[in-house]
Amino acid sequence: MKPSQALSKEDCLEIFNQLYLARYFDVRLIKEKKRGRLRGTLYSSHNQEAVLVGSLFGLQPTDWISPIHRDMPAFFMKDFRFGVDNPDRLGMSIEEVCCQVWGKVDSPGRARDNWSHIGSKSKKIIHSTSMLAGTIPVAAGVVYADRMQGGNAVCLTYNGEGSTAQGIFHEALNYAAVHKLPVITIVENNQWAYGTPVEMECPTPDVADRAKGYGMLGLIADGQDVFDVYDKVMEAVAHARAGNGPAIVECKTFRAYGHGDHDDDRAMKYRPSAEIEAGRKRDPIAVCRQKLIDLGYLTGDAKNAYIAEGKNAGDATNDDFPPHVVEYLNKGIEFAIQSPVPAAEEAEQWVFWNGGSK
Ligand SMILES: Cc1ncc(C[n+]2csc(CCOP(=O)(O)OP(=O)(O)O)c2C)c(N)n1
Ligand SMILES: [Mg+2]
Repeated sequence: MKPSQALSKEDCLEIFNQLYLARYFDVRLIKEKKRGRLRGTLYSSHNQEAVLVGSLFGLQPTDWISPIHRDMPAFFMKDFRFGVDNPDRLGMSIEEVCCQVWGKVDSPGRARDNWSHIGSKSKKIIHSTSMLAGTIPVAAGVVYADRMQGGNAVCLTYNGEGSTAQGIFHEALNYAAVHKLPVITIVENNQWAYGTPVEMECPTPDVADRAKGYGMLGLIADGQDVFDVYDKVMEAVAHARAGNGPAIVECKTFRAYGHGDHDDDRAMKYRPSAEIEAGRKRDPIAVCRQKLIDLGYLTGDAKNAYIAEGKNAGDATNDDFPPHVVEYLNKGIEFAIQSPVPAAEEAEQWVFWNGGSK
């Protein structure tokens, strides 16, 4: 039996809900920027939400994650399954994440940097860095330490397919394989690394093929189908937790827009429009909706309620999302807008030793 077949109706509906939350986060930030209420670059996860939701859903609170620029919703969606308002949940709050995006003092890094450049040891989120694939060796070290202390945590690292062309990607995988470390390398293969197509990054048709060379498990998931992602990641998690070592889970998907919003216009030129259309044809919300209808979990009017799929941020409205999703983001955004910027005197904090114990 596939792991997803053991999910309850409530779990399946919660997964659907989480897809909306991830999509709305994206849509809403784009709107906020267009309205002039937000500055900085946005790296959209539109059309890739099933990779985040499906991979996070089966984790335990003791597990670690390591998201990067394309995975912003992961920071607040970690442990969502255990209740958004559960104080013991080990994900960041939407207020913290919005403060990070708005560069305000209540962000985890007190506004020292923006976007995904945050982490939290207590919440088991490895700090994102700009160096592609650079978090994989860190993840290997974290779970190595956990094992030495008797733990059984796994770590999911998120990487674009562009990361796989980095030397450190291969060194880190080799190290994790030799030591049988429970590191699951998710490759969000969205076909493009900035303006470089995947065939210029990887000479094999599937990135997952790389796993063979390291003697590790390599799986391919349909990145548009949240349940397939869940199944493949849970297979890798079970394999790793049992002491069999690391895995690559390649999720085939497609980047909806530009690399960042500064690249949106260019990405309409360097990517043929037929390719964009084909890549966005299977919206993860639509794929999940159909599955829930087939299972009999969405019936009557609910089948066609809140049609967010297939719409760009400019076309989607609040009415396309469940009201509690809009409310959740409203709360985070209003908090961030009212949160102050840090005092200038704080600039030295965490940079120089200010006395006290070392
Ligand atoms: C080692 C390194 N080289 C170059 C860059 C600049 N850079 C940032 S993101 C990016 C493209 C990433 O593409 P991919 O890994 O496919 O992820 P995606 O953005 O598609 O999710 C590049 C080249 C970097 N951050 N790190
Ligand atoms: Mg990519």
